[in-house]
Amino acid sequence: MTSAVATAAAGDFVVMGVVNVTPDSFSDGGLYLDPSAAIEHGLELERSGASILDVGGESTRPGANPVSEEEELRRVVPVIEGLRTAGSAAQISIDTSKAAVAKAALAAGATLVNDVTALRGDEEMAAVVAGAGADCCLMHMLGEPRTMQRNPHYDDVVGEVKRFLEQRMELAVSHGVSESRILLDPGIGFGKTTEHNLELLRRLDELVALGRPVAIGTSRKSFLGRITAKPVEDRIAATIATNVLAYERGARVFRVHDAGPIHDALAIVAATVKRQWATTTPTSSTMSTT
Ligand code: HH2
Repeated sequence: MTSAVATAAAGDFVVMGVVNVTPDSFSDGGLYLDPSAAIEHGLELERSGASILDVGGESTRPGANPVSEEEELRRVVPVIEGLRTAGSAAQISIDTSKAAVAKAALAAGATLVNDVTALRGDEEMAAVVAGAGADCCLMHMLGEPRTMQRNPHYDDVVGEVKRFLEQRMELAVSHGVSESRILLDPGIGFGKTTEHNLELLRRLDELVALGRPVAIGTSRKSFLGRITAKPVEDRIAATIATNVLAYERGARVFRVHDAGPIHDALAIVAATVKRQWATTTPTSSTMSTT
């Protein structure tokens, strides 16, 4: 199976579809708690253009309550196994900050660990990722989910996020994670005001300059609602705008709930920017000149 991280490093865009197996996620909590519903949802995201499926069993929304390791394992492992059994060709990502959950998910067929704490949440995590030779997404967050949106402050949000990501990448590499397997993510909405999020989007090229593919997760987030006054179920256009802007600034991995519209928007932008296009099959985002 090809690594979507390698695809992104080569310059092609990659849609990462969100599979939340949670009762309390901010936009789709409770919809896919049943494993068969989550598996079907993942397959549908893949048919719509997602080449990574990001399976998560714990909400990180502001104020969310922590979930026990046992409960998180109970939620995510059957879904990962089910996606593999169903023949999904997508790269499966596990959205967790617990090393034991990452380990079980990797054994079940995941090959990417998406850790919103950037390996700070569990001291075993770096060793688990390195030991499995897995891909890894390192995300910036100020504080922790329960309290992160209480007056976040930065002197220079882009400079501070950049320094943090650089340091976490160094730490990951020092633990044996191959640099070629790392994705970097500014963590839109994680300890950030609307102005911080917009500044990070505007100056995303400064993070791209770190030399690894940048992932971005704006999908349906509250800052979009604050600007458009739209409820969470009506933020697709706003999500497309931010992802197109992020692509233009150099991001290559796009974590979204609505894979189809975002895939199509990015296919057009990529074709325009690269002066290359081909009709893509619904499950492929590969661009070619043939
Ligand atoms: N955002 C969320 C969760 N995980 N991971 C990365 N790398 N980047 C993100 O921006 C990101 C993430 C929040 O979105 P969602 O999973 O839909 O919500 P919840 O945490 O409530 O389940």
